[in-house]
Amino acid sequence: MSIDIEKIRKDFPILNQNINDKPFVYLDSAATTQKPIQVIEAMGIYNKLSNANIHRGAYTLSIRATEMYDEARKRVKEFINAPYDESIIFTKNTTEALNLVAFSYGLENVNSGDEIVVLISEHHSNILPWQMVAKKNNAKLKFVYLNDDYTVDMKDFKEKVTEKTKIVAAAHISNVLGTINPIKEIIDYAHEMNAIAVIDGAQAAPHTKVDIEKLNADFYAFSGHKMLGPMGIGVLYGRRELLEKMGPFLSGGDMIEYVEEESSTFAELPYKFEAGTQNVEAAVGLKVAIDYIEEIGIEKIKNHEMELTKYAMEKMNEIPYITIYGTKDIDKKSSVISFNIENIHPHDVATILDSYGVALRAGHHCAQPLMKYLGINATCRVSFYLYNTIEEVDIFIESLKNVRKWLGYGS
Ligand code: 7TS
Repeated sequence: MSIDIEKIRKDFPILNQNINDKPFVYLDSAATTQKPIQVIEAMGIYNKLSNANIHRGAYTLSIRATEMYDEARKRVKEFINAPYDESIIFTKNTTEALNLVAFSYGLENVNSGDEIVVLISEHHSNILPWQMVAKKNNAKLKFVYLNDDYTVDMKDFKEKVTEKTKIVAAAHISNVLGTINPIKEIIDYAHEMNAIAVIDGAQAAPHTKVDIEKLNADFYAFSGHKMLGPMGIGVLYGRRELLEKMGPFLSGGDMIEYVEEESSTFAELPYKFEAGTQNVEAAVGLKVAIDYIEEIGIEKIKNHEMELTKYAMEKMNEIPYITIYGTKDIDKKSSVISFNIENIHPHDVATILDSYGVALRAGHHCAQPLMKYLGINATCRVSFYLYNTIEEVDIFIESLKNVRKWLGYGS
């Protein structure tokens, strides 16, 4: 059974408008996804009827808001099949989640002469925090490179991870290449070498079933806004034994047990890591986003996206002046396609496509080390989600064929 695309389209009013007098074609879901009306309305109703600060008041509304926040945490736990509610920390986004691990775990556990291993294809938010730890603690940051087909070179990986490695940081799915990395193998090997595995799931959690119990990751991070939820809420799953030993990342209100003039003790998990007033309305929105995804079924969503990706790749491969950066093996790929048009700057492509109502990304996608490794400055990138259609792929391809004509090339 495929998804009911007509019904889905009705849930996303933002997609049913014209942009530049053309039907809007949104192909930038890897940057952020659009929200269904159910998510927008749930946040509206929360604000209309239930808004209060959590964990503070003894009054009904505060208790209700607290319950809604806790319910969202439970929903996230179920969604990724994590073992405990307390292992789910709400953060602002993936970036904050990864920084939390770097500051609270990395700075305390990585020592002089130790090593941290990351993939060259990582987003900056899974590189810069480790650069910081390596610099502060005099550790070495090592990069794992790619095979010719843009997949992770696992031979290089196994050479780079040694008994000196304390942390392996890797994305489950690359936001530029769209490669689904062999994440279970990466995690298992990290453990074999007594390192911990920090997984950036920003591009995976929205598109594929994440099963924490099976993956056995030590930390797993993702963002609500890339999975139909609002901006301003992210998730860090952490292995309980590690989280319990770690000190807080941010300190202040709500994360304490007792505070005296000179010292303090901290709250239990997960509150130790949730300092200050939390984004409750975003948590409520994230819960409804998960409900929405699960009601359709993540496998069905994935199949739909892959149908679009396969079709788009076939059409793009027919155009001789297009280079695609990513594996051709559709089984190793998610719904992200990075590409360049010969002799044309990606920003020009994006600007021209915008005039056709097509929104795509151009730039380095916060992955400058990868760009340098590939010997390019930037790419164009399209990314699909459950609300995209085959007709939209056709509009994209037709617009793409016009780019060179616009700029004075014969074809
Ligand atoms: N990790 C990956 C793999 C990502 O794709 C992104 C965002 C992040 C981390 C950071 O997420 P944030 O929610 O903290 O910002 N990626 C993109 C992108 O590809 N285009 O815009 C944002």
